[in-house]
Amino acid sequence: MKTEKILIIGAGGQIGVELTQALRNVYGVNNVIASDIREAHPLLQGGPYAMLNAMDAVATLELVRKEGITQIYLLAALLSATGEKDPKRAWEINMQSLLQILDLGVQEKLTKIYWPSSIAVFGTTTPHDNTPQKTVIEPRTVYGISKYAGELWSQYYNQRWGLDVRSLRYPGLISWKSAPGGGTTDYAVEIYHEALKRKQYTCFLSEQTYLPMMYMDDAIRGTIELMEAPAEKIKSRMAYNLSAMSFSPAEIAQSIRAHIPDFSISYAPDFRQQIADGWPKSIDDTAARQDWGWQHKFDLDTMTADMLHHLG
Ligand code: AKB
Repeated sequence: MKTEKILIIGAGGQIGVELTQALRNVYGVNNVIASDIREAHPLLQGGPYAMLNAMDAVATLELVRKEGITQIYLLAALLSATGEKDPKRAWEINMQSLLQILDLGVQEKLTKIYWPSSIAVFGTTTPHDNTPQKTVIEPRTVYGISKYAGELWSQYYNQRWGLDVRSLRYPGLISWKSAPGGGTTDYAVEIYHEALKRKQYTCFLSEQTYLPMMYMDDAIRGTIELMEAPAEKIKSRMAYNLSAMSFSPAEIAQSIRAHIPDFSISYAPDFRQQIADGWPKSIDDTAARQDWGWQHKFDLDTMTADMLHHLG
């Protein structure tokens, strides 16, 4: 068993619930403290839990000292669609929480920090197909702006104070254990629930909107592999592009129809269409594959079979 003591901030969200469970398997239940602004998610109740507001630097420092925390995973954030409804609040939450943790990391000499970035850093001026690791980056949403600024701050803290901050640019994440909240890619989770419940789904993106996506199992494994890789393998201190699959609403509907033949989909694009149109259709993640050995396992059809199996 490893001896790190880990704090996960924002553990009740889509990534946090599964990441907490996975880290508890690796480091031991009592060495992984989950925290969130809300009461504990039912799947987090089997281990240590603290109610914590990611914006409260004093309470965070107190918890870190009391528990002897050595690593922090900061997952609390407002995502792309929610962020556009209140841009200043999104900026404040996403940036203030990160800057506090970076300072705390230096002050308390944390061994590692994880903070997720997103494909939302890319905008309309970026090449949309096979978007490279290094390219034009001009995000158009406040979420994307905060993620790109956060990547630069993380790199700065690494260069200036040697802080070991690591990050991934997640594509849309699809999971059955915990629900997404406020993202543009959320349709790819909702569609499975609606297919099973009503055999019909009205998608808020148009039929041919291709976006990079990943099954949560792959995302969790990739995150832990990145965090466990020897520091000399982490050649980018900006976040790594990470890719698994790319599909449109029409294609995921087709994949579901292999299991539920009378499933139907209709389209009613809303404000999220414009966000999706600014994002890559597919991602080049050669750097992650070469530097620390990233490999995805799930494609669209194996993910669909697994989602329907667990939700059904
Ligand atoms: C969102 O849609 O906002 C997120 C993301 C791609 O970062 N799922």
